[in-house]
Amino acid sequence: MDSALDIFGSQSWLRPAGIGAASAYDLTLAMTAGFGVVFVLMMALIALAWRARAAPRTWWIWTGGIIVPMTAILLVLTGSTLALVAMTRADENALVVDVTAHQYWWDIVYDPDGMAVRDANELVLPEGRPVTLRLHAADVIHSFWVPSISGKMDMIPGRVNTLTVTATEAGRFRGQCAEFCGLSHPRMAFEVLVLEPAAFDDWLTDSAGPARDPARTDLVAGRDVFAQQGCAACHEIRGVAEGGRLGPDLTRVGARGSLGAGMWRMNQGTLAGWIASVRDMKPGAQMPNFNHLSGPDLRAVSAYLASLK
Ligand code: HEC
Ligand SMILES: [Cu+2]
Repeated sequence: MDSALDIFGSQSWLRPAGIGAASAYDLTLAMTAGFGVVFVLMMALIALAWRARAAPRTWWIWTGGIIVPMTAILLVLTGSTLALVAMTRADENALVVDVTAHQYWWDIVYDPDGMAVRDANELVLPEGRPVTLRLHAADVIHSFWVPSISGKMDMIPGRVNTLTVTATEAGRFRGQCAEFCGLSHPRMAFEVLVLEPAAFDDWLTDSAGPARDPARTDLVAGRDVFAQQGCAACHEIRGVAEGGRLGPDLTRVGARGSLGAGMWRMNQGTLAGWIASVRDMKPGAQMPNFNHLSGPDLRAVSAYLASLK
């Protein structure tokens, strides 16, 4: 499951890898089994009534028609639904992560009230530890959904919705914007990387620092292209160009499993294609095509971005 394109299995509620997803899965199985039993029972009763041709008895109608279904629906279903909803409430010990949806990408800030580590388009979670996601939207309504890990939650401009998730299995999963938000809504996905707690802590500390320095002359040239072309107006690379917030943070862009919010594999080739013709790869994206770049400049800037890990 190391590929951005392997969506089968990594984005399925049939393969739960989080507490929320597991309980929704169990509830679905229980409901299917429960209503299966009710169905068989009903058919048996109908067959019985058909053969006996007996007149219906009032107490049968009361129990079978009102008391039993009401108890089942009101008590069992409402009770289990409320229990599931309660699980999505904030947990005081949870790590807080701010996720802001933009057309068509995700801005992510870990521990916003403390270390405030900014990243984008890939959500890293610690295995077995609750994480409270504070969900924001910058423009229109989006919806946050990682089927393998939890239920979905709307992201609404001017409002903060919280969703507490606990991933229970290390690995790579996939999330998808689940509310139509414009032309490239189906291309607004992201990868979720679940790390063991110690590995997560190391990752977070590493990620807090500035971008890696270019180790070769072509990478230095790439950094210059980034500065000359005005990429920094929209993109931040910590330690190199700060403050650009209209597009995803690129400090560790080369470390992401995917490019363009879960859409393509991250490598120098796809990066070059993206920079030259983002509007063709993602119609409606709020980034201009840089198709006037010379071949060497395009190679340099894409190699530089790929080296940012
Ligand atoms: C007007 C603002 C703007 C400018 C200028 C701009 N970008 Fe972007 N860029 C964006 C936006 C917005 C996105 C997110 C698009 C999406 O996925 O919908 C993006 C996405 C990207 C991504 C993908 C990031 C990821 O996580 O997959 C890369 C790489 C990138 N830009 C590189 C560049 C480079 C290099 C330049 C300069 C040559 C540049 N951008 C100039 C706005 C901009
Ligand atoms: Cu969306």
